[in-house]
Amino acid sequence: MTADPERIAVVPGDGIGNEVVPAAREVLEAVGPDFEFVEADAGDEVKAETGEALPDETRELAANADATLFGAAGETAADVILPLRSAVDSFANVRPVRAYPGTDALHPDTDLVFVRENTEGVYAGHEDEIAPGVTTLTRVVTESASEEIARYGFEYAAERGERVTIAHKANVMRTTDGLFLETAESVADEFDVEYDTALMDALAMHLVMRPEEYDVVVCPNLAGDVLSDLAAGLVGGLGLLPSANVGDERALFEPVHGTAPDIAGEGVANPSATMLSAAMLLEYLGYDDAGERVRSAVKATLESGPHTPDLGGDATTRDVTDAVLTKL
Ligand code: GGG
Repeated sequence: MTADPERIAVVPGDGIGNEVVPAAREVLEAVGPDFEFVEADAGDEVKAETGEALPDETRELAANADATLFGAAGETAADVILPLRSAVDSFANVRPVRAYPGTDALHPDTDLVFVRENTEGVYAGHEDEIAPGVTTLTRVVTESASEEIARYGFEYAAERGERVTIAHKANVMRTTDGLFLETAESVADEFDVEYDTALMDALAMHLVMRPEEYDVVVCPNLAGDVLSDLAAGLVGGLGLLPSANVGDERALFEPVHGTAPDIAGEGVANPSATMLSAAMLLEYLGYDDAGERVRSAVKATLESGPHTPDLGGDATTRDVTDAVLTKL
């Protein structure tokens, strides 16, 4: 008796999500595991049609699939990405930043990963307008979530023989980032892993000047989002950054980039970040060889071209996808 194929939820979302997710799906189909792909809608367009940015079927699908491949959300990001990440109970947003040959990276030695807290902080905060012209935002930082993300980051570093940097702004946000920092440092004591702590503003500068000094950066939610975009600029842009939203039992994979409304519909979006996210998906499901084949084919294509306009070329998404498929 053969086992049922693993089910992959495919949620392209909006904008260039509709271009890069199908490209990554082609690559997944080409490398082999016998997946069952199930497509579902989310985002601005479905909200315009139905009034809901994240239909219940899409949420349910992600909550029950073996893994989800997501594209991007635009205006409805808060109604789509955050609930989708919580549908898979993800507590860690893992964002590797690697410089690939052929991409004119500002810092060719960059090879680091952001391990971003994925459940609380300002992105999960409560916003209010308490009087005309006066708004508030309340954020929650807990010891349990801080401990979980720090433990994930230190385990990740220990497996790879790498060091950890804990990002925070505890000198200003003494109570909330103070708790994050204190908790992460007590987790650090359990590991034989070298680590330091860094104020996130100073860290931004150091990342621009000397990214090669960093391995695993454990961050609160907002800091992880901002610092990873900054780091994308060091290696050739957001078209190259994949990510995994990891929970205890499920995970969702997505490019770090958003919908790119300036180029959406033109067929020139760089599919590399989504293909690299697909490689992470394969590895998460235990298909390490297939994941490595995808990563190697994307890397070889970045090295030789063709390149989409974000990398200075004039190739289309189709051209890059064909090149990657040929190299698999
Ligand atoms: N594929 C990720 C995406 O749609 N990014 C746009 C965005 O607003 N991201 C916020 C976040 O990653 O928390």
